[in-house]
Amino acid sequence: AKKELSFGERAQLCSNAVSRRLFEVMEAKQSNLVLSADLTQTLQLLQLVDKTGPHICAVKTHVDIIEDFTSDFGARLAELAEKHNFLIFEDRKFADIGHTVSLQYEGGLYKISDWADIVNAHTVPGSGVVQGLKQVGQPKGGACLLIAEMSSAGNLATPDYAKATVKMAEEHKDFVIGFICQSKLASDPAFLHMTPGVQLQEGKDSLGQQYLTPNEVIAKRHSDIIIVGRGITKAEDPVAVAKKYQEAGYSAYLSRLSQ
Ligand code: 5BU
Repeated sequence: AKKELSFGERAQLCSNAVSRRLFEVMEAKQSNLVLSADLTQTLQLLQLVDKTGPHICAVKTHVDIIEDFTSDFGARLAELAEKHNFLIFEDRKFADIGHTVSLQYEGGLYKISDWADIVNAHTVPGSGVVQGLKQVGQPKGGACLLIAEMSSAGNLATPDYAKATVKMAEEHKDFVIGFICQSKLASDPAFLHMTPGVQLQEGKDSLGQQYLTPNEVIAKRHSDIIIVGRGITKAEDPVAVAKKYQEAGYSAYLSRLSQ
């Protein structure tokens, strides 16, 4: 079997500055945890991010769920990202023709391209979605993940769809840095694999979400990053629990390195 490379070694293989930085942060902070900060009030969100900041390699947002959004949101989040050395990932799931997604990414109320290091896209529109995002994001130093698989029950992303998504990523390596997926899909060590639907116990919610454990996702399915929302946000002590997820994710990664 091929030797498993460390996050630090993989950073060196990245031609994209965003993925290089993320791998470096993961190695330096010993964290492959992304906090999905799905809170609807700015202050609560920023406070949670400030407190859990030392334990995460990136924060994932859904900016359109924030009820009291103001135009300084991105700058305030970026301040915390600088303070704690993590990246910002807006989970916008672009899914339209290139021209429309370029407007959605750059403009509107949220001006996502001004503050998000990473965004993501569904591949159902075809490669125009990537080209449209790239036009806006690349000059500003942004990068994109493609959604190859979903965590939700009954989703329509077939193995062939995931395969075609990997191909699209390989054709746009200057802007696409990896995948949202449920297990490792691509062999190029520069690609990041990020997995949502993670909690310390397997299970589901009442609306089709399905949870796997950090060990299952990282050690068995060889993804790189766990994305955790309610496992942390709904915990009584979110900081202590974030630390738990950090340790669970990173020790699963270390066990893979020594396999
Ligand atoms: P949870 O609270 O840990 O279930 O939140 C999971 C987050 O990941 C949430 O923000 C979703 O929008 C996001 N997500 C997901 O759960 N499953 C997917 O397949 C994709 C995104 Br793509």
